[in-house]
Amino acid sequence: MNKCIGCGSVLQNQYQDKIGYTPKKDLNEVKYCERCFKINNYNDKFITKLDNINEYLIKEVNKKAEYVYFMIDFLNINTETLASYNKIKVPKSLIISKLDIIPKSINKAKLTNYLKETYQITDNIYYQSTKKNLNTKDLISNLEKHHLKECYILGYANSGKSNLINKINTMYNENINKITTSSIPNTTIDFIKIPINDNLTLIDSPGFTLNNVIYENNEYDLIERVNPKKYLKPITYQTKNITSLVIEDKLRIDVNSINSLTFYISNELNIKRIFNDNPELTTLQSIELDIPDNSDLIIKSLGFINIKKACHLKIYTVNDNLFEIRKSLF
Ligand SMILES: Nc1nc2c(ncn2[C@@H]2O[C@H](COP(=O)(O)OP(=O)(O)OP(=O)(O)O)[C@@H](O)[C@H]2O)c(=O)[nH]1
Ligand SMILES: [Mg+2]
Repeated sequence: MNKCIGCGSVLQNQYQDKIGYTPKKDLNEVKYCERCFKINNYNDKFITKLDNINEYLIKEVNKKAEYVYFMIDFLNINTETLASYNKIKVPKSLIISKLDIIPKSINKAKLTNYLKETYQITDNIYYQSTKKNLNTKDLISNLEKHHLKECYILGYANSGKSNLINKINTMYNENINKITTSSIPNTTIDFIKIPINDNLTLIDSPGFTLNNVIYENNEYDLIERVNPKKYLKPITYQTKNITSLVIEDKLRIDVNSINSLTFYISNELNIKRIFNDNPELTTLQSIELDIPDNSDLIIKSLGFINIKKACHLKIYTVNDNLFEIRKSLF
């Protein structure tokens, strides 16, 4: 069975619209499937839906893995992503990836304590950035110290698993075949074994998918902008009576009190302030939430909003399953 070295899919030349397709006749001569070739050479965008992927990953890894690094980026810390982490029953550590985007004001030691308490995590938590090459080598030293031969790199789609493995591979080896990476979720299709040296193999994996996201599958532009490319600048809005905050054309939050809301979402997203007599987005479904003092309103797939004072919110939204409230991270 020949596999694409870019995404792990089984190569085939029969069905153009199925994963692993290549137009080449001899599969033994093919390294990358057509989809990977197009992502790598033309920056084409593809949405690939992987059915029941979360269950598949948990089952396979609990059966086979010696050790797991599980990656979640700062903006996707919530009960759904951490519940997936907690379903992994083999020895593991949590990696908060994309350290380069985490606002400088956030104290990592405090964040670690918060995560351990709030989400019942007993394992080590590391902070890592491939982009800035921060703490990458430490991850390998940790595996070597414990004489581990194989480590699965798991985590949410787009958390940076494949970029991390490519980075480590280039640190140890010359002329490597790169795994395909992209800003669109679910680039990696199946497990990919990457030998790093004689003693250690890393295994890339498809990303876990969130049950609810704010974007539609084909909204490539929005999907790209949801991911911060650089250090996140929190933006604070002071509200007076009857103020609404609108994110893109997806979400409207009505705040009817004096308050302070700080947005921890990609700075490439458009947030605007309007007033309540403006009917914008009020045709969307709406939900009402009671927010306790100093809480974070999590918007899954986007990030979160820190809200200083207890208040009642009315939210107009494209999806009413995006929200979670937690005690503030700060
Ligand atoms: N800011 C920042 N972005 C990163 C970092 N690592 C990866 N990214 C970006 O995150 C996106 C996803 O990267 P991938 O490595 O393809 O992520 P993945 O976890 O393998 O994604 P799937 O295969 O879809 O599950 C790309 O746009 C990367 O440029 C990082 O350290 N910092
Ligand atoms: Mg990947």
